[in-house]
Amino acid sequence: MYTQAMDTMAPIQAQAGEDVARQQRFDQRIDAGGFIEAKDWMPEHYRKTLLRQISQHAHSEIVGMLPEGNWISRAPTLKRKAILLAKVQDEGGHGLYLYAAAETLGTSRDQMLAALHEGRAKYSSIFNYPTLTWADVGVIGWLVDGAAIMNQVPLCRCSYAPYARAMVRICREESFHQRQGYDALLTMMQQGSAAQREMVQDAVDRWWWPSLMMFGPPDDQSPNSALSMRWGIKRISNDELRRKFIDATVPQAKVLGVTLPDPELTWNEARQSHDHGPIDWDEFRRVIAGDGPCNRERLAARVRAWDEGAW
Ligand code: FAQ
Repeated sequence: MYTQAMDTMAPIQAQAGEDVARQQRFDQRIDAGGFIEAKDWMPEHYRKTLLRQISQHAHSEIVGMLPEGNWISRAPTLKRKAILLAKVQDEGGHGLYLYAAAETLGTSRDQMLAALHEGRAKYSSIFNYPTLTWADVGVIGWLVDGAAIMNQVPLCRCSYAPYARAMVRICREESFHQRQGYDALLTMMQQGSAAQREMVQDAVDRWWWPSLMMFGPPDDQSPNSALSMRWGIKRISNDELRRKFIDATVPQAKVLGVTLPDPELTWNEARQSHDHGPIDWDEFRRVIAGDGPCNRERLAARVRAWDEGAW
């Protein structure tokens, strides 16, 4: 029997059918290891997750300019100054590629920056620590860029193609940054004075644990990981990347002649990987909640740069 309600239900049912079909096409493409482009249909939660991660990543790059930018006027030689200028400029470029990738998801750069300036958006915990000496600049290149590359190379295969494409160029530049940091440290360790070698060791002691925190909380405490891995946004888990970073860094520390400040750091033959001591996750939570050594200073510097750069 015909009722008027049937007329109004039909478009809703058709829409629901179309939504299911689009979701299925999306899932099939993800399962096949394919890529999603900006104009393709995507679930709202996938869009939001990407926007959250890419905008945080972009904010990290531009806030990350501050700790090193602080040393441009005090670099020890003209060569080191030119390298540091280029590196800091690269980080600004990375921020711009990433904001552009995030904008394809429907949020404007102004909206993302407003969120950063109002303290509603996160950026990497690592940039809330101070750069006390020139050795810190080398250690940022070696450890912070080293951790960034380890985390970001798998993002070149992220299922969202505009982000993946941005990451290819970013990773090439980050590799150069890592090498220049290591080179600066090697120079200080091999040709420097005892005081300079102590400066390097002190910087390594201060940056080691915060560098390990860059990879995010342990897998069993990472609320976003399961879906991000399901969707091919993240390809390797937080703990696995942290482990790979430690394994890659230990031999580099030996060549450099520094010790890593973890008495429990030992080679585990069975796992073919290093065991490490406990990470202070309370400190991590405090820093991302806004209470790290430099959070207020960093945010104030970004807001000031925005206000003073306004046309
Ligand atoms: N800092 O569930 P998960 C660089 C947050 S760029 C602050 O595991 P997810 C270049 C996380 O957002 C460095 N917050 O989250 C450079 C989430 O909060 P939410 C930046 C963190 O997204 C070098 C909550 O904790 N790189 O260094 C951190 O699945 C030198 C729960 O965590 C990227 O952003 C942290 N360390 O995994 C520049 C790479 N860790 O959003 C200058 C892309 C976690 O729910 C000089 N991002 N949180 O409120 C990623 O790969 C991921 O977003 C992770 C976190 C792995 C960072």
